[in-house]
Amino acid sequence: MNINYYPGHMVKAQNDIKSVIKLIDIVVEVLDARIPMSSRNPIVDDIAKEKQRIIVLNKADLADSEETKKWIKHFEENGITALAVDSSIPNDIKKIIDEISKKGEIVYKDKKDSINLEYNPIYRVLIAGIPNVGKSTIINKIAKRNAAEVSNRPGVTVRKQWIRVASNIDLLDTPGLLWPRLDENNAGEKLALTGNIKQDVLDIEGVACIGIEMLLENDKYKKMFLEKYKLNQEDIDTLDSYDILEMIGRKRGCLVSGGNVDTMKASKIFLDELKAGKIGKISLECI
Ligand SMILES: Nc1nc2c(ncn2[C@@H]2O[C@H](COP(=O)(O)OP(=O)(O)O)[C@@H](O)[C@H]2O)c(=O)[nH]1
Ligand SMILES: [Mg+2]
Repeated sequence: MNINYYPGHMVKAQNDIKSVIKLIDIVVEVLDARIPMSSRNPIVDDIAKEKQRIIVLNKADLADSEETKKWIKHFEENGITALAVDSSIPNDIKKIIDEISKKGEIVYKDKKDSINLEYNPIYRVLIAGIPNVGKSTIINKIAKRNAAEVSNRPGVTVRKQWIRVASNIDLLDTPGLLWPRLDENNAGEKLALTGNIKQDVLDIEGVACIGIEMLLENDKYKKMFLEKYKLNQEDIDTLDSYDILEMIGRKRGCLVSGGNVDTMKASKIFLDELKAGKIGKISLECI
């Protein structure tokens, strides 16, 4: 798939993150809970390898909670703490802050052991991820929780701003922007189906057809899909995904002159509803 993510953007993002990562002790990597593989940056393991790390599976409200649990287990087995988060829930934001504090203690202990610190250092946190996973939302929510302590440090003007998250932990107020992986396993399509890539740069009908096929492959999601679009199993048995898209268009009144279906409009309806969780809580990557 040809997606307009310009190489220039990628190089800039890579340089930006490499210059900021030097300041950082703890990296909070935000993923989309519906696509924990495809929403990971291809080289984040390399970028963050010396750091304490937390994975936030954000938009967990839109994902299949059973699958999210399996992903959390998977990441924990690989030594990375992972949290399921709906960033609109204050308690989920608190879970992130608590986990950051725990990691801060580990960094503190490590540093103390190695250089015998006698003062209390500040540990610095970066929220990083590909576009649209919810980085800014999470930073804003954390900042609001800690509103009393969001500071404009006197004498510091053009430098990055830090938000005091705990007594000795500062969060960088601008997220680390990572670039998406578009290389394998329909990653581009999955990013489009979850709204992480703007749909106007894509073949919308093609993406909608792939989305329909993915839902039909999973019994649980197939049921949700049939219910949502008031389709019967027998209706679709012999149809391909494009025909099914036409049926959806017909049911939703997406018609053009001559009684033909406006499949573009039907695609947009389907994609918008899928992205917004209106078909159900659906994970597009199951482990
Ligand atoms: N359903 C849902 N939407 C979210 C969540 N977190 C963020 N969003 C939405 O995802 C979109 C992108 O969020 P934003 O913070 O701008 O992402 P960023 O590009 O990573 O900074 C916005 O429309 C948010 O409202 C969440 O936990 N659940
Ligand atoms: Mg943002």
